[in-house]
Amino acid sequence: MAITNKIQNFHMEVHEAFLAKAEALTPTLRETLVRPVRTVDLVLAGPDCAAREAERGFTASRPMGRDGQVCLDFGDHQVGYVSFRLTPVGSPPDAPAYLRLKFGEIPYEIAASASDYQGEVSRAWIQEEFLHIDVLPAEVRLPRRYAFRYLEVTVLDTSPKYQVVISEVLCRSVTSADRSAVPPLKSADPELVQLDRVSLKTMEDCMQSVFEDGPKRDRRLWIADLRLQALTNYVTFRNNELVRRCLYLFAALTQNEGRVGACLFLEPKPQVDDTALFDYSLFFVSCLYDYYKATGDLDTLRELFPTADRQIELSLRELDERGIVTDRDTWWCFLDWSDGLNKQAGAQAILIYALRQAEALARRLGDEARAEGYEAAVRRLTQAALTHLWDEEQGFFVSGSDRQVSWASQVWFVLADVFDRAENVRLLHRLMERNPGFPMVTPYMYHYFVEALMENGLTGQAEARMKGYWGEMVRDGADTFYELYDPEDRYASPYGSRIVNSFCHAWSSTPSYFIRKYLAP
Ligand code: RAM
Repeated sequence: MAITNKIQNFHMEVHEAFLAKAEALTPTLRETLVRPVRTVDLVLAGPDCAAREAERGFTASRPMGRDGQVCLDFGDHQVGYVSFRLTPVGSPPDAPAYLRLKFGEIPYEIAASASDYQGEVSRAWIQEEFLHIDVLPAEVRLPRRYAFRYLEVTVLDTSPKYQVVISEVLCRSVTSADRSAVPPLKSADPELVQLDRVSLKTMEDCMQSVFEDGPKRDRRLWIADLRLQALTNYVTFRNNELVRRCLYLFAALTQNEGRVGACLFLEPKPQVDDTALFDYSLFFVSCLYDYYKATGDLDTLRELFPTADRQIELSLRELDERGIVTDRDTWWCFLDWSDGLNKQAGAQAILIYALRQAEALARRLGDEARAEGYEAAVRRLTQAALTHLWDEEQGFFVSGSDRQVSWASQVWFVLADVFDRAENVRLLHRLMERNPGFPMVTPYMYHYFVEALMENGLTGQAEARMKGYWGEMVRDGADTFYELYDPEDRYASPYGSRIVNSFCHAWSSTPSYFIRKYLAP
């Protein structure tokens, strides 16, 4: 599956003053030079592939001719620009050197064959290059930025008369994150220490000129991803100016009628995509709410509040005569990547959730009339949900004409606080006991589940779930947390093949947020 829906007659609306503010907040990237630490052999480990040390350290390869190969391990996940030296050995080179380079965030990407890829998202995301080097010796500088830990170099050919040696392999790693800004962790629990470490690394590698979703794919600013990155950022890197830049970018570059788009591209210049998602537009409200809570920056709130208000207004247009968000085809609202998930109930809950935040912001700005309007909408939407979506017999919220019961719908209604805490707790227990189907498949949706547990006082359960899910990824060898993870199916991918999954995806870095906000504040 790929998100292919476009809004009709799309055009971009530009707010120049906001754009100028966002551009003025463009961060300077910090650079670190990183060299490979060892060479590895890829081996099958259970259903997957692992990298086993071949030789410690790496200075230069042995001379390699046709089919010669070396796999380098940089020791940890990198986001950056790679260069190396290629030196001929033997007779004067009588043909170009022809190389294949594969970059992998995890060993699986190196072992998998790109030519087998049949998925829907572009194969151009597969980090594989074929290079002809005509003049040797050569200093090769690759123009693209890669996200990787492993680099496999295969010599497809030289000639029978000469071979090549690869040396001086270097990655110029880049990030806008400042490690020294991260407060020390107030916990010595080894599992929490490990989860925090991997979360921070994930954040760091996604913090570039904006909060990218994933530095391998899609390398852009998605608003729901931003929301979780920003929450984690407030308790870790504390780069609030980067959040402010992203907020101004979304407010500066909107779709028709001032709708906040699902994502923005940054190059060659900032531009909103033509994808709209119901929940994603509403997360502008949540991002602004969280930002104000974290910073108390009233000027930004005042300036950006109309954009938040507009998202509520556009969403309220989607209600049917009962006061329920109209259900549509699959990609009108995201929620999660689980197959066949119906979005109606989740969308209704997220609208209530955002309305409550908008109400708090309006009150902060002294706009009582607007706040009361939001409050009335909360009452109406809650009543409608309890009448039409709550199934008393099952004890669950149902979604869509097939009355689907999913994890996502229950979790979002708990977060929307349509019940009191005691009832929320009962619903969460019922959900965990009965496991009704349509489970969560992304750390993104899993985040909201853990948040629902934390917010309703089920801290022990929340911690156990967090350690179970993210901890399992670490046990599977994750250096950074993945875009999606299903412990039952390690090959899961919504894109037709795991080779294009992103293995450093910022929406999965929230263990640091949970640990630092709830467990070891
Ligand atoms: C994928 C990416 C991105 C997410 C969207 C909805 O393309 O993982 O991070 O926000 O889906």
